[in-house]
Amino acid sequence: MKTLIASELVGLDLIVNSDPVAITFFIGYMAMFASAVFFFFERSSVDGKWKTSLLVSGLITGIAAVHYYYMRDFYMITGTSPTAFRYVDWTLTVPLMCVEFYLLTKPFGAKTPTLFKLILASLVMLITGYIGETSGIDNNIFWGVLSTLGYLYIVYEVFAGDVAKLSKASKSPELLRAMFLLKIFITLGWAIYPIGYMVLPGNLLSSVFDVKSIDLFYNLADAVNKIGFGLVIYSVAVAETKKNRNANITA
Ligand SMILES: *C/C=C(C)/C=C/C=C(C)/C=C/C1=C(C)CCCC1(C)C
Repeated sequence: MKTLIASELVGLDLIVNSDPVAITFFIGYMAMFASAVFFFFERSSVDGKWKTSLLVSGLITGIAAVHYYYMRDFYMITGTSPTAFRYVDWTLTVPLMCVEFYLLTKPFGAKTPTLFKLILASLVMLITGYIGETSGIDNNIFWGVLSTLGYLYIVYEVFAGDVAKLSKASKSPELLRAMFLLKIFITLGWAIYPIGYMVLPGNLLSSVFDVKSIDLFYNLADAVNKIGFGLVIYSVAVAETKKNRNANITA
């Protein structure tokens, strides 16, 4: 028993001090936690209808913080990817990001079928992605391609489908700017995930990167997308609130 504990401690020390993957789990945890606190507290500074959007941003980063807490420990103890925790996290947070799109376009007539289509596509993307990550070397390209179809459908909805059509109806430059930024997140930010997936053994980038770097890609992408997405929503909420209050003063 004693030698086991001692060797675990040596392992811990090595990982903390020299393993960039471990360090990004620590930073990811703290960044998600701090962002969640920020979004929850800032709810009080925006108008009514934006409070729900900030609540959802707080939930997305808060749920991620809890998962990072466990993923960090899992990685520290086993030195391997916490794949199951990762996908539980995404299965909760990606649908909540779909809810953010829905809330943004709701004032312009978004209905629940739009939300359901987005959530369904994200579930297809994540379930097939999980199967691909856990079903071994022979099948991960096949499942990765299926998962990408789910992803492309979400991109389609945001660029040319319901979400795009509805947000065009808005006259607010602030909202249009937010939609423009969210499109960048969906295309460039979300594209980091399939790149990470491709470092899996048997996949396209497996000879370029060590398999451990899958968590570097995922941790980076999560920080960019969850916190960045939340900040875009926060800035449109603040801008719209200010505009409303000024209009009320001059009226
Ligand atoms: C907060 C978490 C987010 C925004 C997670 C997004 C995840 C993806 C966009 C994952 C996409 C994948 C593919 C497009 C193909 C390969 C498998 C996945 C699941 C990594």
